[in-house]
Amino acid sequence: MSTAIITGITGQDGSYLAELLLKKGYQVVGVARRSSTVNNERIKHILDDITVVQGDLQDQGSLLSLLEEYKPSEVYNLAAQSFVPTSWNQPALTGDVTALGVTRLLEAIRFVNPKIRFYQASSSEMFGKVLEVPQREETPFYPRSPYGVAKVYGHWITVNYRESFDMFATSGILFNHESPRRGLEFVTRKISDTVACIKLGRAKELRLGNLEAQRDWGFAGDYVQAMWLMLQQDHPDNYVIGTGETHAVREFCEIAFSHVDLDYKKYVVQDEKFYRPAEVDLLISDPTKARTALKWEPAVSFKELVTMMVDSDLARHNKE
Ligand code: NAP
Ligand code: F7E
Repeated sequence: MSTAIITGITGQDGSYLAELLLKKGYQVVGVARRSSTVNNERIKHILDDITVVQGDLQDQGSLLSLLEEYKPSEVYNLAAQSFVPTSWNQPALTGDVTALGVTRLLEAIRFVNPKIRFYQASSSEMFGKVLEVPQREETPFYPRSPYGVAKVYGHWITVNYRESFDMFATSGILFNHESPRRGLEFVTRKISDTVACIKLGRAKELRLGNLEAQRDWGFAGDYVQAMWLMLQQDHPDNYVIGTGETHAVREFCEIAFSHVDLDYKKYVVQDEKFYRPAEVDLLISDPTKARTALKWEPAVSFKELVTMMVDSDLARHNKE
């Protein structure tokens, strides 16, 4: 039985990837940082099937000892300070976790067993103020937030360890992917959750920032399949993963509200508080390489994603 270690197991992607690897017969070890309250909401249904160990990307020793103890054949580095607005308030922490944390993990792998296959969760935020439309593996980076800058570092240190030490270090450049398990502060989940609250009479309005920002949004469950496929290839590489479609925040609102027979124009209020110091306006992927080399295709459409999220939040609020 192969063992896979997932950092960021308590996050959105960690939970979907753990489910996928369990189905494929892996022993799954999830790394979670210590907190004063239990944070297992997204993985509580699989807790009996996985091993959760304490570890932190800010602590080199914890990474070394968990690799020594569990002897994985694959490591998926999904842990990060991943919320873009927070990266302006906590830029040094974002750099330490999201950038230097990658080096700490790669160093641990190099010392313990350089044959371990490594996946780095890189991001379309690296393209930022885009220099080419659509964006592909060769598109130059122009990050627009401390988060994006940290991810560029994480990407290049992954490439550098591949080239310097001949390690199987792969970088997946993933465009936005969402789900009912998305954190509540991200725009898609903020919309789906507030739409459910408005429909049930528990909220009156939805305050948002830039409605014209465009993203290439897919379903997280589809994207973790691409992560696994990347580590099954003969050679490490970089891959862009996205749908190849882009939609505005306004369009997400339109579909989400109309799904519950409401008109978004009556409820959405634009609020400067949610504008960013520097915006990423138009992200759209060219996933040709993933389609041809990995044979990967997203299964869930944009409309299915929006309605899945609204339905899930409605069901959750109804239950409460
Ligand atoms: P997420 O839900 O925010 O999860 C992030 C995970 O990282 C959480 O488990 C968090 O733990 C953990 N973490 C934070 N700081 C840590 C530290 N110092 N040490 C160990 N763990 C730490 O993010 P996600 O959406 O699943 O995304 C997974 C990865 O893909 C992230 O690296 C993200 O930057 C990247 N990415 C995401 C997208 C997307 O659209 N979702 C697109 C491209 C790239 P707590 O639960 O304790 O906070
Ligand atoms: O913003 C606009 C906002 O916070 C999307 C992370 O997973 O994907 C995610 O980063 C857009 C932005 O995600 C609100 O200005 C409008 O243009 O949902 P978001 P993100 O910044 O794209 C990338 C690929 C990652 O790697 C990141 O880890 O929506 N927007 N009004 C708003 N955004 C938020 N959060 N809240 C609003 O009220």
